Amino acid sequence: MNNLISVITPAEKNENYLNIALESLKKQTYTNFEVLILHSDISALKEVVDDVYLDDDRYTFVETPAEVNVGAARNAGIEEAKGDYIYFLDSDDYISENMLQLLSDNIGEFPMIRGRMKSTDFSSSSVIILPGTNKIKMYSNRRYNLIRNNSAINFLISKEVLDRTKLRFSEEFKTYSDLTFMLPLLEEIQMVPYVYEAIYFRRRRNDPINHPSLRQSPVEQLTHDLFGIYNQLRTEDLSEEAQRFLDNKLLNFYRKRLVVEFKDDSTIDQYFDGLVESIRKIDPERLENKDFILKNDVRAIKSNKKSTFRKLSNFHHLLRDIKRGIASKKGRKELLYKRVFKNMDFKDNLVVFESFQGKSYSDSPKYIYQYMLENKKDYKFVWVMNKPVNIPGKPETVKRFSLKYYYYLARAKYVVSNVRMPNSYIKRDNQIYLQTWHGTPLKRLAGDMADVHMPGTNSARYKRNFNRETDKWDYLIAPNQYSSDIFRRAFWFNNTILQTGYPRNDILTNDNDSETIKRLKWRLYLPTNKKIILYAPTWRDDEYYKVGKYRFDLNLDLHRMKEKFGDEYIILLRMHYVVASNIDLTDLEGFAYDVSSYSDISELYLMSDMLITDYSSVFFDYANLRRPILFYTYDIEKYQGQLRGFYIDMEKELPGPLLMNNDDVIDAIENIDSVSEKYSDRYDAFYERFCSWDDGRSSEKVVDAVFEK
Ligand code: C2G
Repeated sequence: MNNLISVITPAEKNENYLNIALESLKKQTYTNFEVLILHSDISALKEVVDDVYLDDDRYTFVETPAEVNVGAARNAGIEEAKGDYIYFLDSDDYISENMLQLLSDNIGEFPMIRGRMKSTDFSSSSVIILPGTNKIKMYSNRRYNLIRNNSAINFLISKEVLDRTKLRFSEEFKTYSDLTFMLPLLEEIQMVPYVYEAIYFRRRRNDPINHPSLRQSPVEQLTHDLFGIYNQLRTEDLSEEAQRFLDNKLLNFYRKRLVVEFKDDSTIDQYFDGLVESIRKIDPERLENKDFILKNDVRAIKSNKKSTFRKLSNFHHLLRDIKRGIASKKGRKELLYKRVFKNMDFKDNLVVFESFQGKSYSDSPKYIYQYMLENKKDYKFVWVMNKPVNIPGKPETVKRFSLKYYYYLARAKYVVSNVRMPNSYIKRDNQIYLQTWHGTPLKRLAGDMADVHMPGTNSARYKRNFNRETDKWDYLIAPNQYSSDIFRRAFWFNNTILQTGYPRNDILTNDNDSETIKRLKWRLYLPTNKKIILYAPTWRDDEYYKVGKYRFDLNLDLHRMKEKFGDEYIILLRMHYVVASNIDLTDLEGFAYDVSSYSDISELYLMSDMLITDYSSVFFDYANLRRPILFYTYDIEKYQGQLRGFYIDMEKELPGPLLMNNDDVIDAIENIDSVSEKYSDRYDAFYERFCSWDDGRSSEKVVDAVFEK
């Protein structure tokens, strides 16, 4: 066929990827198409669209009223369409270049045909072309499976059917509105071919907090819309397949989304009446092969017995918790935590401290604790420590995820941590959670990250979990104004920011004297007659052994450094706490020391005469000492470009040089005085911007703000 195809592309709130969608159209081997791009502000949209599309009259921009739903935008597109066929392409997706060709080659006399869907990540836009087997599958009785994803995209639809039936999208509902179009259409059309090789790439939304897709809308909205649409569509006139499709959609939504809400049984009031109305329409046959929990729920809903339902729902949640709990040792502890410990009274003066997930006695929690130990005698302390460590004041220590850990987590009035708590941590009402965080951000954080490249996680889940965590924080410490501003935005944080500087840096102001430094060196058996270089790089999101265990390849030529500087310097190698690689120190005895397991990096800063780092936040703290800092950034292009992105311009704002290879490093160390001289103005500005809140009294200020007298 060589009929005109009208591609309808709503672009509202989704402008960023439009050029990629359009490029995938430009590359189509089938060229007889027009594109209708819908947006409420066409002149602004034209600013971001590549010129080629503005100059090509196949591309038409249609202005829609602001705040219309996507269905209404598509309806506007249908009205304008001149084609014999309609095809919906969303502006953040893209299609394989043979898409329109394959669909039109195979549609024949059928009024509708569908291609295949593939999910892809936000950052990628690679197109796969499958070998030409031209495989087709016919959908008839099971054609409703083609809209299990609740979507009208990727169908080529005869315009004649739409003209004849006058079918349009409902403009009343924000989410699920595609069902109001697709379900009646599939009632009309009994047989739909499906082409395996025509691939539609649908981007997974990576930011459910700031930029949610419709599917990521709040559950209230989804419930309102799905139930409303169900009530409108679900009539006895529908085919058996359509009725089954709708009933199952409602039951699945109930089981997967609403039941979760009912963990807090006060939400039942909000939804119950709506549930009764819709669930009564469900054909009883649908429940035959379902479990007894669902059957009992449905029975109580159908007979409109809210208090029975509430009791049942609470009981079912208990059963589910028990079932999940008894499956594993950790589950059993979490069950006790959730169902028993959490209901006990608070121990009012108890504080639980944790630093880097129980890996060390360190960072700001350590310094807050030390201050409290001396100045807050009425408090009791528990430290989460995975390995036995001597801690001054001999507090009780518990292993992370031990029974006692859960016990204290539930009963402590105060929780202090410098990283995220596990997702299973439930913040009790009136419990106070002080989050100290662990560094001034250079690398983009949480909500500011475009894509997340860590193993075992996808961007949307990462951000959703992160947002749930930051919602639990009552207080957050900011080391400087710059961090304070970033934290507010990137952590979606509305509670109290303590603009106090970092407690962990108090020591850099208060103990920066030769006696203390000598004592610290003795403790590590380090020579006191040589200067110390500290090498403290960060981790790489994409280099790992398994989840949470990262690899680090040391790119410093230590042998060469030893030869060159061995008489004057020693070097301390400090890997990031998530790095699991061992460093080979053969033949480097007396020159290189692995201090990765030393608990407190602040003490290492004090001992060292110069820092080499990369993209780690360590340099923001180290600058308090005003000692030289070198940046060994051999992989800056990959790190900045693909992995994280930075908040500051590394080239222009850092207090030291960027070094790309070992020659550069050696040269900079050799000429460290002139390097320092060269960077001295920048160092001053940097110090002013990032270190001026650190006055040696941060711990005191934090404790005064958070803890009662
Ligand atoms: N750290 C360390 N040793 C290293 C690197 C870091 O002990 N070799 C400690 C420092 O206290 C540092 C903190 O861990 O400030 C955070 O490390 P970063 O390298 O900055 O990386 P990350 O853990 O990803 O945190 O806002 C800060 C960011 O979240 C960065």
